Amino acid sequence: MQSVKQVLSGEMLGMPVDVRGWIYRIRSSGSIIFAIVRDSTGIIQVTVKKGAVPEHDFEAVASSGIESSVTVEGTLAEDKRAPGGYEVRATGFTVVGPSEPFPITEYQSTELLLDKRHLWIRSREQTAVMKIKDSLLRGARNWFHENDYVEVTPPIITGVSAEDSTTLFKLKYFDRFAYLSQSAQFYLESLIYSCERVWALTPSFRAEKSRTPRHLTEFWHLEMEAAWVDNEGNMKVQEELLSAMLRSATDERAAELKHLGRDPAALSKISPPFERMSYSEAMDELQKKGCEVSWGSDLGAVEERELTKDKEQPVFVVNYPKELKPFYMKENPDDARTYKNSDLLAPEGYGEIIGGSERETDNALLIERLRDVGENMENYQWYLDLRKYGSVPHSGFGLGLERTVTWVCKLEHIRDAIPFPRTIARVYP
Ligand code: NSS
Repeated sequence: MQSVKQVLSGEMLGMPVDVRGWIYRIRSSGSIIFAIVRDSTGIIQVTVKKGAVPEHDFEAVASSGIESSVTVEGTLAEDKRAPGGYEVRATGFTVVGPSEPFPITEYQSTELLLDKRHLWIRSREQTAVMKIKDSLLRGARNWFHENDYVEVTPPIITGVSAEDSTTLFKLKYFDRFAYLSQSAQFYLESLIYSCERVWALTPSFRAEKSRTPRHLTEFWHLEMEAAWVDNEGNMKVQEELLSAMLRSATDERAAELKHLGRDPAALSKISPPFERMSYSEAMDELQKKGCEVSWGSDLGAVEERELTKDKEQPVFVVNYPKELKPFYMKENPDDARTYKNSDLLAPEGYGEIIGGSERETDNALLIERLRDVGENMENYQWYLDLRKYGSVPHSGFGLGLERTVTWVCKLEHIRDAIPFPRTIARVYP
């Protein structure tokens, strides 16, 4: 048995080959049938001539529809008109699992494709996205391993709000309530006192009530936390990690990137250091571009798009006003109105993919800020303990995996960066 990719390498020209997969396209001209068969590695043309295969095989192919699973035996031949330049001339063709008429045809509404998501994920675009995501993740895992980070497993059920308490999913937990995690950050912070450098990949949940092309209610969160690292060091980790992830994707998935319209060569040029721009500079630039913003305005999708649409490399925006960010960030000693934090914005208008900061180590300040936002202090006692027993300067960040995939794969909507997107409107399939 060979994969389609192996067959398309041409090494077996003139020799017998065996492939198995699913019918991708099929057309018949009486005594000859052209079937395009796909497997996980690619597509190949198979010609089935009446008389060249047993009669019942020919009839089975002739009556089978797209998405039937099949096994093919035949000889490999060159054919310039076939995708990939080769075809298999069948000597045997078995339909293993016939397919009913496939409900997805060429032009379908977005809604139908989402209703039939369990079938639509077979498409070549979706397959390419999943493979690129796989390589990005491997790049990250290797980078963390090479740099002495420990992969840890934080909880998903939690009693605290790590980000915005208005987007918590509340769940009944026996005789009380708990939440689905928005971020593993506080647990990662607890783990640096022994492991020093930790990372985790977990699902994060946000009850985002708005429908936007960059919000999911469930996304995969790649987070890291490290002792003895300041905000500048934190940004260095981000730019190195992201560059390693991109290298992994361009090395392993150049064909898939091209299929999605992304030039792997351009992507592989992205390397540290990334540009750094203060929030104040970002505001000046936006005002010059005619945006109606003033110091203190949040950067939303529109503003981030303006800042990055003409850029080819990601850019850090640093030192946001405190009002725009959560309580746990470290005050900026050079401007107490702001935090020592950064958002990393992807180029070409894609915007924020990572949020990170140095963490506040002063418990008095943390308590004051928690009170200001009306949090129940009881839930945060354990978090405050971390500053009582051998506190250290430390920093960390969270990379939104689907935001990153949306950019890398040049997608229009984040739902295509995950096989089963969860949004306010959808938990099916
Ligand atoms: O809210 S973040 O900006 N920051 C945190 O959660 C920190 N506690 C992470 C940390 O320091 N350990 O979210 C981080 C990233 C953000 O930049 C996005 O890329 C992504 O998580 N993110 C999302 N992706 C998809 N959908 C939604 N709703 C979403 N929210 C954040």
